[in-house]
Amino acid sequence: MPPIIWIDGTYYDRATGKVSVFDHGLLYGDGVFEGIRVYNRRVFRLPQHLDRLYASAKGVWLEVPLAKPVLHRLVEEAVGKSGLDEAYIRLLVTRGVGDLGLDPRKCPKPSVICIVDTIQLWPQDRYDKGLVALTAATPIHHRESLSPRIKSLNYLSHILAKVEGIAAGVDEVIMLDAQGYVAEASGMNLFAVTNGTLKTPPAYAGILRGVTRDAVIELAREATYGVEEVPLNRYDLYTADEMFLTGTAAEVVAVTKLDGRVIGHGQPGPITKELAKRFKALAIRGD
Ligand code: PXG
Repeated sequence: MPPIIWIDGTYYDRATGKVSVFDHGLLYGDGVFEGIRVYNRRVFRLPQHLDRLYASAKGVWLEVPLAKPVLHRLVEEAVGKSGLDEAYIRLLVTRGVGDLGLDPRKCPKPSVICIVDTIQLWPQDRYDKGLVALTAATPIHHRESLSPRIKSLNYLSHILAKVEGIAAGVDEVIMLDAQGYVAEASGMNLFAVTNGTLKTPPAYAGILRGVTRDAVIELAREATYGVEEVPLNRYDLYTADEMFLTGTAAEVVAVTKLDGRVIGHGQPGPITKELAKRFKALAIRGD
């Protein structure tokens, strides 16, 4: 029965899948990860997720102890063993077991963990009505500190932002960067739609370059909408006709209220709905 857990060569279940308290992934958040979806027993955009995982690892001087094609096969094998048609995969590479000191040289062997389970982020009515969001006071990491392009095991600023949203009773939070530009949501990228053109912050500005974001950009261009990767202010969101978020877990979901202001007409807009539909079709097609 799910979840299926693979740790460094051995399969476990929920009760037996455990890591050492000396793993620097736990002690320091020293590691990287991916969240990946399975639709209809097919892993969605696995090569793109693996490319990002290996790039994240390189970004923190961590060598993944398996070659990319080997990890690719392993993920597919784990999904097969889970027996799940629809699943959520969490793939981690941690610095591994060391002693109680920061020095990663004390960790001779990185650990690879693959969990295959399920996830549901929002109930259906959030997709129908759109999310209520607020701008969090907690900014994302400065891009020259821990680059937001690295999907590292350090999610505390995003969690703190999420907690601000929970405390205020909203669904989701929008995070700014250290300069005050709009960056992303707690685990999703964001888009504003104005006069039929999509606008989203560029990856180089310091955001996670989402696999879903890239897929939605492709779909939008196919549908002949303009797409601009440009720095955005909150003003651009407040005055947008539509606003939506994208992520592996959430897929495409509208934001209809931000900081108490109604976005557009206060309902998921036509372009958001069109792209959500096209994304679903793409996910089922699996390319
Ligand atoms: N920004 C951040 C900070 C993320 O963590 C995305 C954007 C979207 O990227 P993808 O590749 O998924 O389109 C993420 C996604 C969750 C959850 O529970 C989300 C993510 C990681 C862990 C959990 O929503 N990452």
